[in-house]
Amino acid sequence: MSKFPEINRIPYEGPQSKNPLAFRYYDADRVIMGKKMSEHLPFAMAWWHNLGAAGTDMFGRDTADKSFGAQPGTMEHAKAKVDAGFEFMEKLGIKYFCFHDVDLVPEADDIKETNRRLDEISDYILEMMQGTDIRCLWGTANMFSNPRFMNGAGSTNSVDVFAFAAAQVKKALDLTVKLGGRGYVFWGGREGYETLLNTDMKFEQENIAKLMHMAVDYGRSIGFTGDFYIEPKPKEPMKHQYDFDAATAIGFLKQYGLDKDFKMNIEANHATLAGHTFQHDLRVSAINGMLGSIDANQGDPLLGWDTDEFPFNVYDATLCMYEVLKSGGLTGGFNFDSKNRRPSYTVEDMFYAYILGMDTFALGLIKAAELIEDGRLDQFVEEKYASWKGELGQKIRNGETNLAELAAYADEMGKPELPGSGRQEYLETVLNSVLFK
Ligand code: XLS
Ligand code: CA
Ligand code: CA
Repeated sequence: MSKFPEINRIPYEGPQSKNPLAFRYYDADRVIMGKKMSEHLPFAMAWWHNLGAAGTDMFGRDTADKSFGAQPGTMEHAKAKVDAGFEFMEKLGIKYFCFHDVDLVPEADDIKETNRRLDEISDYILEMMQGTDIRCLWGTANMFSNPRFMNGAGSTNSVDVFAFAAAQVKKALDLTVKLGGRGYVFWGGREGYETLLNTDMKFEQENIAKLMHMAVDYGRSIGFTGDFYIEPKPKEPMKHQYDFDAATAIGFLKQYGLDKDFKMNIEANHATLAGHTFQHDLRVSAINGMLGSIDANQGDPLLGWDTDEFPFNVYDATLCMYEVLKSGGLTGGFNFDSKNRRPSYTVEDMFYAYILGMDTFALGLIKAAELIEDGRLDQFVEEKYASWKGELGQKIRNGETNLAELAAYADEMGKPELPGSGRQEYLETVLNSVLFK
């Protein structure tokens, strides 16, 4: 039985459309720079927000009804969520989903029973996948909600909690492989600290690396060929999280020999919490060959926490897609780790939110391709560094000179000319002229 009987498949109607249940920019088969939009933009539904989050915040309870006709906390409800999720994805033309273990089933007191429930629900999901091209984008284990993880999972002080976390990772990897997942995420929600007065930082970081190495070994042994991802976030829930931002996480991966198996899953709202732009963390990942996947959302600078809003900022989406196109595309996808605002509590709002997010990234893709085709930004950057093309620049780049030689060169020169103008305001005009032409 349909969970959304009043909603039809969402059509593409073009920018002039005023139909709230239609796409204005996301046209799955439209070809941009030689690839279909649907291939550039492997969108994913986040199981936890879309099928789970119902508006509860620090000050008030649920506003939305996500029971989907079943009693929450039961396996019947877990199955109703599967039904709702697949209908939702099919109506929007979304091909992927992302999940935590405990988004799929209610957690039992005993891990053996939780795992039995996970087997049952994943069989049911597999059945639903038949005859569709819907697959898992990435799976993960929730190692932050249960009180056992108050001091972390890989970084916990309790060896038993560490073993329990390992068991959850093992099961979540089994599920990811079973559901055809492209990736596996570690988000270090409680891998950090509240105070250094009670924390052995080195010991904790070494143990996180141990857990990740075990995950790689196990994943590869069961045929997982996808990427592992770290999803950086500087804080929240902990005061300080070890995977602070892309640069920190990449340094960690290199230090512990995990950089061949791991890439980054960059969430927009986490990058801005770290004091960066979204584009910054994408660029840092890309130049290190580690731009794997994206959690597509946005924060609110006036609130300053992890608000997980559906993305509507076309500047950010354009600059994101600019980085993605320049880096040759993602091995992962675009997961809407986003939730409706609490007063947007109806079924229509669930669809409007995904239409907004998908259209924003589609428009970002169109505009990023136009920026690249326009060529003025690339040309400016090329010219900005032109002095390095000469003999001296080449000698420095090739490691064929030294300080003494450069000092002699400087003596002869007297003083350098000022470097060329950065032309930021002009380049921002170029960006606007492409966005609003
Ligand atoms: C929380 C994170 C989380 C990860 C997956 O802030 O965004 O949802 O994406 O555990
Ligand atoms: Ca988040
Ligand atoms: Ca996320």
